[in-house]
Amino acid sequence: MTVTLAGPAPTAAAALTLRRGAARVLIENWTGTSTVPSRTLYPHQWSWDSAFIAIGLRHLSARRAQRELESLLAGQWADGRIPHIVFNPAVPHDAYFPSPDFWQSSHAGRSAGAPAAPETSGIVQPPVHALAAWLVHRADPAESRRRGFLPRVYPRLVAWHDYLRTRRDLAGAGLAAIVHPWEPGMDNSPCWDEALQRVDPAAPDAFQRADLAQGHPADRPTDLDYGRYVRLATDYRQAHYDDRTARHRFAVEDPCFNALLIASELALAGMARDLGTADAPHTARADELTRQLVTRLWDETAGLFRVRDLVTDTLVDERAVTGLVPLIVPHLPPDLVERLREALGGPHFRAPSSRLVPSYDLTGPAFDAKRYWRGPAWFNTAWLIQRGLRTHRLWADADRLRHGILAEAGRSGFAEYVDPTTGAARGARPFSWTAALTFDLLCADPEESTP
Ligand code: 9WN
Repeated sequence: MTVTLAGPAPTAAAALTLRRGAARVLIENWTGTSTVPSRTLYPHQWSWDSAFIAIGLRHLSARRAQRELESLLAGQWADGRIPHIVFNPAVPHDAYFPSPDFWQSSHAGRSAGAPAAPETSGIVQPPVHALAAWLVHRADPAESRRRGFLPRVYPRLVAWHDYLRTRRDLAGAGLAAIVHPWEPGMDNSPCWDEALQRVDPAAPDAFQRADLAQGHPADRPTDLDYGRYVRLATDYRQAHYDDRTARHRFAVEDPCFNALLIASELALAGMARDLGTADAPHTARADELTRQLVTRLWDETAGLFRVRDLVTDTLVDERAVTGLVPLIVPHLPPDLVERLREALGGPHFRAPSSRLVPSYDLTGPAFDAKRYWRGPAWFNTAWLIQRGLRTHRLWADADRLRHGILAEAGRSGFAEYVDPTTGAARGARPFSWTAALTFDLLCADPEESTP
């Protein structure tokens, strides 16, 4: 499935081959109700994956894209949370760890409102869903209206944002906090290292990883990381996933997570207008979130957004791609947009052999070109950043990144991520969101990204 794109922009023939390849991945990874991120490493439904996948699927079948999001929403809890995994009961328990018998959602999560079925995890992932639902609607408004898509999903997405604004505003300052390194979707980013030092890892014999049967150990988080992930999830489960009583040893405010909340709040405003209800509460929330994002997470000296550790109430001294994703926020002050643009082209993020954006500072002490979110370049973050560049009308930068994404997707066979120093494909292949976002870039109207 390797497609070579020689020039900066794909030729019509190369684009067609790439488009066909991407469509094939989406078709092969479709289970009948949703899409697995990868047939091997990730055999269930993941929350932010499904949102990115729906963004691509909408060009193939708007109806299937709606189903992708609605099957995820079938796992939503009564407190509003959208769990990070919705488990497929047909998949054997040992195919992925942690499996449903670890999370025990229908039992341990009952008081927090977990459904009796399907089984889910108890944590969340970044809120890109409302943005995805709005883009899915706009791809085929007639089909969306015929199926009553927006009236069905809008109240659920509002409940999801309400959960994040109330139960997850742990600092009381307006931003949503995350309580597990799997929640920002960037599992082993060096941004979490310091906070994780406070967590005693679970004993290695208390759990059995399934990822190493598929993934290369050099590409994956370490056993020590996993011990800490297990400890944090076990503590949360023992608190019945109740955010009012759980005491979190790991609690941080993440720029990418909150930037996506802002973009999605603006998508809710669009849906509200379409449905003839008030959009002002959503735009007011997006404005307030933007103010808090800048006040609490912008680092003027570094020229990018940082993660805030809520236990020490300090900014984490690491540069990572999460700090660049807020480019998707439309009402960011122009001088911040310019600093982020400079950071993208500067020594910390301009990768020598990949045209994507590395997940972590190329010059940083923890940089590791192969290990997951400690350096490798991912396609979803590049897609978000190119969308952000377009939002701020930085067309040339956006086009460059778009062409880079297409070239790397083709060259890598729709890899999960690439080594930014050699360009080598790493992780699962083919990976669904890489295919979906490639498909989107080949089909979407670029003007769609402007607010
Ligand atoms: C844990 C599915 C998910 C992505 C995350 C990515 C990875 C899981 C794992 O895979 O995380 O949720 O097992 O490593 O980090 O972003 O959603 O593709």
